[in-house]
Amino acid sequence: MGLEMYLDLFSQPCRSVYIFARKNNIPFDFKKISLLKGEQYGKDFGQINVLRKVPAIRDGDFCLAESIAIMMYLAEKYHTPDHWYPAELQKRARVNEYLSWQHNVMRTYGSKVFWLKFMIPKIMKIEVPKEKMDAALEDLDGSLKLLEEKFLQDRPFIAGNKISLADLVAIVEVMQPVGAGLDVFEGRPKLRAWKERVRAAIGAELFDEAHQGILEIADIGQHVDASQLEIFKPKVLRLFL
Ligand SMILES: N[C@@H](CCC(=O)N[C@@H](CS)C(=O)NCC(=O)O)C(=O)O
Repeated sequence: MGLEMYLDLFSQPCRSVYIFARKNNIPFDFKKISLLKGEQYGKDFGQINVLRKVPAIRDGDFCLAESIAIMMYLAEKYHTPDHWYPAELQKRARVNEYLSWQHNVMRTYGSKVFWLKFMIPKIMKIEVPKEKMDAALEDLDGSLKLLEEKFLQDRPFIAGNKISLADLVAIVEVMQPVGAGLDVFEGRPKLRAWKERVRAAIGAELFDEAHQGILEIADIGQHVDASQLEIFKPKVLRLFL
C-alpha cells in the first residue's frame, strides 16, 4: 500500500501538506475527508486518526497526524531539498522558531477571523457581536505585524533566501482570512511581496490550485447544508464566541 493522505483543502494545514508533497513529487493517494460533511467523525477515519483532525497520513501500516510532523516525516523519508528544512543548525532553528510560534498566534487568529467573518454569520447564520469581530481583527493585525517585523524582517523568506516549511505553514494561514473576504495584504507591501515570492517558489499553478477552494468558499458556502455543521456548533461557539 502506498502513501495515503487524508485531506480537505479548505483546511490550512492540509494545504501545506498537499503543496509540500506535490511540489516535491512525492506520490500519494488523495483521500478526501470533507470537513463540511463531518467525515472526520466517521468510523473509518477514526482508525487513521483518533484526534479526528485532518491532515493525517497512512504510510503502509504507519499512521501519522499533525501537519508539521507529517511534513518533517516526508522531508526525511523523501530527502527533499535542504531548503525546506535546513540541516544547518541556526537555519533549522529559525524554521523551528516560526513553527513553534505560529500555533497559537498566526493560526489561531487567522482561523478566528475566518470563522467570525464567514462561517458563523454566513453559513451558520449566527450573528457575531461587533466587539468580538473587532477584537479578532486586532489580534490578526498584531500577528501579521509580528510575521513581518520579527520573522521576515528584511529577508526574502523566513529562514533566509529560500522557501522553507516556515513560509509554507505561514502562507496557508495568511490565506484563510482572505477566503473570508478580508484583504490582509492591503497596506502591507512587504507581506504582499513575500506572498508573491512564496507563490512563485511553490509555483503559481500549484499555489492557486491548492487555494482555489478556500478562495471560492463564499460561492460554495451558499450550497452547504448548515445542518451538517450542527456537529461543530458547540465547539465553534465555545472557541470563537
Ligand atoms: N495542529 C493540527 C491541526 C489540525 C486541525 O485543526 N485540523 C482541522 C482543520 S484545519 C480539523 O480537522 N478540524 C476538524 C474538527 O475539529 O472537527 C495540524 O497542524 O495538523
